Amino acid sequence: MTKRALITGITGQDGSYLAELLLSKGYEVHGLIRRASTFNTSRIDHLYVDPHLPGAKLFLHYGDLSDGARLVTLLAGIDPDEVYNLAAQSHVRVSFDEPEHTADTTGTGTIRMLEAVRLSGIKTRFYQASSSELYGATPPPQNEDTPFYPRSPYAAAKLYSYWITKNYREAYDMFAVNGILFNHESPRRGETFVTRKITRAVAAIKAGVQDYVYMGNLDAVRDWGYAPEYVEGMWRMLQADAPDDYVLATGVGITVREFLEIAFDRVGLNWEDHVRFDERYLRPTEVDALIGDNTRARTKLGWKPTVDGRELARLMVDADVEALEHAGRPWIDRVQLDSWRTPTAVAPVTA
Ligand code: NAP
Ligand code: F7E
Repeated sequence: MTKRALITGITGQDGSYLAELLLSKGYEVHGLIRRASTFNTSRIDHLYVDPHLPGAKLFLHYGDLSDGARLVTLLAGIDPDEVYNLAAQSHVRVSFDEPEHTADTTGTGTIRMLEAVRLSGIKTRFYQASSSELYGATPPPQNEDTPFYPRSPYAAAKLYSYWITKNYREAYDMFAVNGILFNHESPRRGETFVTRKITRAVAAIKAGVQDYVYMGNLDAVRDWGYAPEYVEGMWRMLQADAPDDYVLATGVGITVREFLEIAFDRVGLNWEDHVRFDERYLRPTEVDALIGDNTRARTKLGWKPTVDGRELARLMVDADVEALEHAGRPWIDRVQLDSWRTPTAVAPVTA
């Protein structure tokens, strides 16, 4: 029997890798996308096959986590075996600018999804994209038993989603799990998260099209892993015999400064010559250090990450250097090309 999955946030970094993974496993994949005035599917275009053709396995549906009635109709119609709720306003700094919108999407959006599962009467397994940001001010190492202390509107919204997912598991006997994922990155990472901001800047500076990159707090420590490995962990959580919550992390923490050093070094440049401080990239409250303990996922799910932050910095620099070198040539991966078309002049000022 072909399994069916629904992914919210399929156009994002994780959604695109998860769709690839599930299609490779023979799933029929349904994705929720937001209607926009321009195409917003560049990360999944390479997976798309005209649904009129026989053998098409990826189906996209318009919808939004702010529209509960639409979610009920969709879930009842698709009747998925697995639901991955990845959609969110996912930028921590932006959540201070747009706290109410973040609460509505990243927090209330989750209860709309859970209610849609319950009201449509379908039997499905539910994955909630929880985050290491829940730990906030609690020092590392952090595991599933570490107390939460959110430090942003984003983290507070994710805290609500974490608990409501647990509550639906207990109240309605749903197979609902929280994946508490530490930062994970890739060449498809959004351009305003710090790793990708750095690796794009390194490529542009090396190519001579930019001189400096403006940054905020370089002392923050993050446990950066590789996104394709993390979506595999999400899938494993929904294949377990019983629902539980799991941390996915590498266990290796490095500072933003060290990431910068490795990234510039990869192309033979000294980061200190090209990095300038801009206070607009600071956050009103910062999360100083996140380093995860992945023992439960390793022992119960057999999940094992192989790429840590240092290797990731090199991998992402290589991808951005390559993308910039080949920009404009037809054979380059479209995912890479599209990100270079984004003019820096319109990049949000605080991210
Ligand atoms: P991302 O690249 O920012 O993708 C977010 C996705 O959510 C996009 O597809 C976006 O659609 C969609 N979305 C946003 N608002 C929506 C709404 N109101 N209705 C429907 N869809 C909406 O995020 P990601 O890095 O892939 O992360 C996936 C999830 O994991 C997020 O929930 C994030 O908060 C969480 N998480 C991420 C990390 C990490 O390090 N990456 C760590 C822990 C947890 P558009 O393309 O139209 O904008
Ligand atoms: O910041 C510092 C910044 O925006 C990392 C999301 O996926 O992971 C992500 O949240 C660190 C912070 O990610 C700049 O202050 C310095 O300490 O890449 P980031 P994040 O805030 O850790 C968690 C797990 C999620 O759940 C989120 O969805 O880098 N930093 N200078 C900077 N950050 C940015 N963005 N830009 C700077 O110029």
